[in-house]
Amino acid sequence: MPLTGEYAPSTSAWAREQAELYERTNGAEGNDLRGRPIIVLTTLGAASGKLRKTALMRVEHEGRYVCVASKGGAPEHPAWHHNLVAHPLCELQDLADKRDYRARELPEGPEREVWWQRACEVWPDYANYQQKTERLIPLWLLEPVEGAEATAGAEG
Ligand code: F42
Repeated sequence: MPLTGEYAPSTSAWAREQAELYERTNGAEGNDLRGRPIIVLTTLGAASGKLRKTALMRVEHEGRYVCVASKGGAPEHPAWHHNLVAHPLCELQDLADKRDYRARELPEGPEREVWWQRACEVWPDYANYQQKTERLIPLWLLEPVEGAEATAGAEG
């Protein structure tokens, strides 16, 4: 069941513009960062209860995705991390395909290590971001919600 609610734009202009362009063009535009693919994650605000849309690097393997709460190596987690803690049901748009997912934070261990390698293959800077901060950068594994159909794109 797709998330419902009022959309509250990000206060980060570059990220807001990219997420909105991506969604408006069904992933045809704004779909990369320096040539690497991105996705748009929709979460439910932990405090506002509003819909938040966040452009993130696309880290995917066999229909599951990982969202890396790096925020460029900032000392604090991004707000969307707190949204997933409060509301693990989210939506992820990958080009024209938008689906419902349940997110779970990966604890330290072999599963997290595999996904961290996959993430760093997509975006090597993640390793630099982790060097920059004391916090362990959260990895959120998104697994498709059983029975949830993809929402057709704008033309669909
Ligand atoms: N950020 C990453 O962390 N990882 C990535 O892989 C990544 C890739 C990427 C690619 C393209 C691009 O354009 C941006 C990219 N970003 C990436 C940046 C990403 O889009 C976000 O801007 C960044 O992660 C920061 O996320 P944020 O959720 O902290 O957003 C800030 C800027 C923001 O919008 N803050 C709002 C505000 O008003 O200050 C609040 C947002 C929010 O969700 N608030 C919650 C609510 O209730 O509505 C409360 C949350 C809480 O703390 O309780």
